[in-house]
Amino acid sequence: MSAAKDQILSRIGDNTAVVGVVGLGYVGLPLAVELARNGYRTLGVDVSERVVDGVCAGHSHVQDVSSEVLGAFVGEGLLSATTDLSRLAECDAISICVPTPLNKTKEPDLSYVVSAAQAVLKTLRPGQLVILESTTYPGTTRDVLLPILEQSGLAVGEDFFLCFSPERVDPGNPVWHTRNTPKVIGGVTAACMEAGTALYGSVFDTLVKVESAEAAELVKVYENTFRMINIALANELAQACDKLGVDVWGVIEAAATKPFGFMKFTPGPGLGGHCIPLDPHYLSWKMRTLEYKTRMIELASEINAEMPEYVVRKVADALNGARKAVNGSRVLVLGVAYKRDIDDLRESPALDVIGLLQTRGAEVVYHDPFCPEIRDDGHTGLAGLPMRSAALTPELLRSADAVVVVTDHSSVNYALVAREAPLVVDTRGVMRSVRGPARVLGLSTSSREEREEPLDFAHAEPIARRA
Ligand code: SAJ
Repeated sequence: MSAAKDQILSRIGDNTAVVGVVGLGYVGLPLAVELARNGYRTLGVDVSERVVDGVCAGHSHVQDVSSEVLGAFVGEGLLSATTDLSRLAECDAISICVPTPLNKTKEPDLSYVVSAAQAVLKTLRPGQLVILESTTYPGTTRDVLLPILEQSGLAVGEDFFLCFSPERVDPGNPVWHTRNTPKVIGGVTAACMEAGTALYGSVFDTLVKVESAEAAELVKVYENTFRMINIALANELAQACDKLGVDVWGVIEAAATKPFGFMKFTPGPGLGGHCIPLDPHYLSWKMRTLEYKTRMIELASEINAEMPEYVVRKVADALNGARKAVNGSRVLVLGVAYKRDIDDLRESPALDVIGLLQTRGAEVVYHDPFCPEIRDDGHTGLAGLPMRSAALTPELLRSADAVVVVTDHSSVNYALVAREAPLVVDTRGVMRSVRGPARVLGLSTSSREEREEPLDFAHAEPIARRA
């Protein structure tokens, strides 16, 4: 065994290892806390002074990390933070948890990963373990990160150790947290894998070892591509149901009663967030370099990207039914975050819906209890920014020619909407559980007569067998 491997394994084994976490966002900060919880002296490194000062003061900026827990580890001296990248020299292991966005042409932007790797290179020494956590295309660890680190003249698997272990953080998930979510890991060499599993095996409840760093990279993009494609199928089903005059929600709820071989996804106004719309493009980009066209990904992305336009056509049809044009109408958008009960606007389809309505001459206002303001970040292309969330009052609802439910936050009073709004286009199926005078159109509209109560398949009672 190399002396370097001896050293890292022994320091992990007796908890004397110092572990660095580069990037203290929704992935890095929870990871740093779990490392500290396991007794490792943990050094968070971030480019943001505000983030670093906050962590050092024991103030958490991440919803899944309580300031009380963070403050305790900071107080014990187990967790600290710095903007000084040269302090990575103190670390025996370094986890890189930086963003991997797409650029304007939907190609991977590895600039944050490369910057982090160059910082690690400056202080790379024998015995260090480096683990990349950022979601990326298969081959990044070996073909991008490794060459940078090898500029040190050190040999991977001998002097230093390199793994990929994808983050699987689901912010706000009440059940699955950093520690108890099974953690996939793959090494560039067998010795790398040994070092990586020694560290992560002491922090995570379950390790999922795969054959290589590439396999680990692929697991993550596959997980989210699977999700994106199935959401697209649900969106295509909604459009098919609309043509057939069938309520898509009833179809999906009935299909979801199948106890095997089915996984429920729901249609919506489009695809938001910083994972699902992006991760599949990492895979399709990589496969294009290998002369392979990932047709499923391209087609599914197209279907999801069309949903905001489909929703705005639904609004136009609904207004038309009331002898109104979109142009000059006042439209209230309910919910602008990219998914329910969070405050994140990244890639939110609501921004596309608002932009399309404005382009057609509508006056758009919105209400979102989680997003008090839509600021002008130079990308949204919306008019009249900043827009501020309007209070959801009967007057506001009555003043709208149409209300569009884009994001179905749980705290919104949909009964009030059904009572006061003249017309609602519901892209989330949330109005199905309330009754009122409002005319409600869904993503697909059943041509059957209005039922008193919607059929509720989710609680279908077993048929009582005659004795
Ligand atoms: N969406 C639908 N229909 C669905 C599910 C989602 O239209 O059936 C939409 C959402 O409204 C949202 C977008 O897709 O706009 C993404 O939603 P998401 O539930 O996938 O949430 P994300 O983007 O926060 O995805 C994260 C991912 N976690 C990681 O990458 C570690 C994803 O793998 C998780 O499955 C997901 O959280 C989750 O389950 O919450």
